[in-house]
Amino acid sequence: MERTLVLVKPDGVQRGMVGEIISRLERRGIKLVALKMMLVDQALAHRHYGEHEGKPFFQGLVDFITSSPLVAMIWEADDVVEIVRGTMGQTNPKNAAPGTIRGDLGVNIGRNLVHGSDSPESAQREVALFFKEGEILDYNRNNDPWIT
Ligand code: RTP
Ligand code: MG
Repeated sequence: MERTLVLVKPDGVQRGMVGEIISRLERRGIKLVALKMMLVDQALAHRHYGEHEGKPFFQGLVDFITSSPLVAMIWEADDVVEIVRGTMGQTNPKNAAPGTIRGDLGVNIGRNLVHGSDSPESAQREVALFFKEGEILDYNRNNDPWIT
């Protein structure tokens, strides 16, 4: 089963949108298998956003993501990476469609509330960065036969 890493970034926590964001993901029918609140340190921020090292926005991105607690989650479903990216909307909220998290709630490209892995390969790498295997739970949901 495919997994993806989702972060409610510090702006989402500060603005009281953790529940709203989790609720939107739950309503897609995807399965929550890990969740924690944490402060990301510089080392984790650099590893997580390593692909952007050297870009002009990199230091600001690292400063932002380490500035205040975030909520990290793993969601599971067939094609969950694509499902979550669609629910999040485009990176820049001004281009994100209404009905998406960023399109409805986002302020600007640096304050876009959520992160979701951009491919199954990135997801595997990011899940391992943020969670130990024992923190990821395997369980059955009563409604699974209705949504799979
Ligand atoms: P994320 O990784 O946070 O889920 O966002 P994403 O895939 O939609 O976008 P990505 O290209 O990976 O960029 C990571 C984050 O960097 C910030 N950014 N700022 N000022 C800029 O031009 C710029 N470009 C990207 C955004 O906050 C984006 O979420
Ligand atoms: Mg990205």
